[in-house]
Amino acid sequence: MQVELYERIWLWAAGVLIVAFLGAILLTTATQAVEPPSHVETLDPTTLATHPEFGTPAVARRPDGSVVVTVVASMFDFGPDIEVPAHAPVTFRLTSADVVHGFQIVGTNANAMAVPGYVSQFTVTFDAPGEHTIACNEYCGLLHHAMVGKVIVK
Ligand SMILES: [Cu+2]
Repeated sequence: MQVELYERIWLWAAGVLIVAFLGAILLTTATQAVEPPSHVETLDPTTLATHPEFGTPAVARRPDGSVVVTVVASMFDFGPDIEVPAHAPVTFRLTSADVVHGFQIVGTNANAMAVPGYVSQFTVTFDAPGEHTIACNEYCGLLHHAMVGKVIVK
């Protein structure tokens, strides 16, 4: 039985594509670490109150001058005002006690989601003293529009 020329061409073309796709998968698997693209850290949102770090959210200064801020977002609050120094790296560690919230420090490029069960982390350095509003930019319920906090840079 003779296979038509065009059919042979398309069979080979499809075969080449399949080999190319599988090759791309194997190449990236062999050469790149298989891990999520950003910081992934989980915790149990039902036991947040007794969590060693998130049970008492606070601003902590490390010996090297950097600052770590833990934040638990919940409907419809970010907790007390956050006081941080200017010109020092400030690492924010966020989680949520209930639903997904946004955490946008207005006037900066700091913007992350607070997701129950996960820790979102980013580091930002404030160049000048001042006050920044924290806005929730993920709709989280009836009082979402009133969910604001404050970062005071000294
Ligand atoms: Cu919200």
